[in-house]
Amino acid sequence: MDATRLPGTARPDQVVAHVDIDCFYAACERRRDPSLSGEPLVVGMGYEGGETHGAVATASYEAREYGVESAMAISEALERLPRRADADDEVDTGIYRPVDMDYYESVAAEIKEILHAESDTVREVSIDEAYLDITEAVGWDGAASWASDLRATIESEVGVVASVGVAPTMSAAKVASDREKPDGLVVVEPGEVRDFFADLPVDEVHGVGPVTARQLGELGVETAGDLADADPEALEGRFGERGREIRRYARGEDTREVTPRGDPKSLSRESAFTEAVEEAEAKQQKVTTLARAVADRAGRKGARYQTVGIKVVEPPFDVNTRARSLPGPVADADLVESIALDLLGEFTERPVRKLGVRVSNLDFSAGEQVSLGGFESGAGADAAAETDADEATTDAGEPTADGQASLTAFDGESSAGDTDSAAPDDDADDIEGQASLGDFLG
Ligand code: DCP
Ligand code: MG
Repeated sequence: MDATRLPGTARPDQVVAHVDIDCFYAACERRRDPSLSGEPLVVGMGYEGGETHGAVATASYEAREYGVESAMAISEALERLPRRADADDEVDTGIYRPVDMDYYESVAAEIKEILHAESDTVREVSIDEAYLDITEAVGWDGAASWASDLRATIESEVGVVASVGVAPTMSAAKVASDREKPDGLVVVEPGEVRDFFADLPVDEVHGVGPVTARQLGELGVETAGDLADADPEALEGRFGERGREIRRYARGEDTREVTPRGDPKSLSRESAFTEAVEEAEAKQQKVTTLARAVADRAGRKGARYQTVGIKVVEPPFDVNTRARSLPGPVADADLVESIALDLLGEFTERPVRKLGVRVSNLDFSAGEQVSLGGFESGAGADAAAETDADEATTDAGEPTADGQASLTAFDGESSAGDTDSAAPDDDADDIEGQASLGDFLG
């Protein structure tokens, strides 16, 4: 018998990872102000320094110890955890900060960039959360060490901590990532799903809210295991068709597949050095490899691209992006490589810890018939090298699906001298929205 063949999975052998950042907004605040690490920290929506209005967006785990939680009024949070007035007043006090969405979106974009490099099938569901189908890219044998490496990569390259769950279904992966938060990694192998769910409180089952949980409690159903074993007809009698549905979830049955939302707006590959590198040749080699990989990926997805960009991260998290647009869409690996190397020229002498290559302004219209077409002959490397980044060619103003605003943003963070890049946040994908770009292009 094939042990991995579960009745309730979308397809046999499916491996799903769910990634969710720990206390995300607070983690972002800590990244730019490391003195906040280890402190009770509350991030307030509609909160201003010194005031009492607004609601808690998130709280660090230290602040959660005091009973502060998401969606609580700031006034109530302040009763549980008074605001720290000065450095001497440390005991049982917390630090309060207002939300800064632009910054959090930029950090999220860096994380999503890493996730998209791990699998072609990524479904982003919120600013700090995504599902990855890693069936092909990793498989069950490598899943645990892959997840552990991914967590290490996110921590070292982005400076925030992710909890990860790996399981044969989306719902089990989601519960798994939550299970050992913060700093958690839980792998639920095929065949273990029922046992994994068995002891969970019933309100952790997908679709069971507090009211249903109370009603189930009255029937003696306390855990997901109880629900899994309950008589389906009795459940249906009490809750209608939904009764059967929550029973299926409690049994770990979930036939959903991870489906990416829409066509990506860009494709990229990134890679970090183990430590910052100054040597030009090593940087060029990496960019060449990444350029080839990105062009290959675009080819497999049937995408042509009109813009080629690079990302260069200088220590510690100083992200620079540069891009150049072509007169029309192409599919040409040599061109990606030559433009990327040219853009890298500016960084030849500088220490670099991470490099990325991205193609954007994608065109999927050619379908299977991706060909180099007319542009290639007219816009070979030389012609392209003369083409300035053209802000009019970016996809500014294109609607982005909910929760996807950060999907493909490459320019996670504006670095010194690049201050314009973070401004048009409604177009997080606009890697060329940088006044400084034109200064060195062409
Ligand atoms: N958020 C919010 N209001 C809520 C819940 C969340 O503004 N009611 C924001 C702040 C969170 C972010 O969304 O940082 C991500 O939500 P999560 O539910 O993943 O919560 P956290 O990442 O903060 O904490 P956890 O460690 O539980 O994932
Ligand atoms: Mg989170």
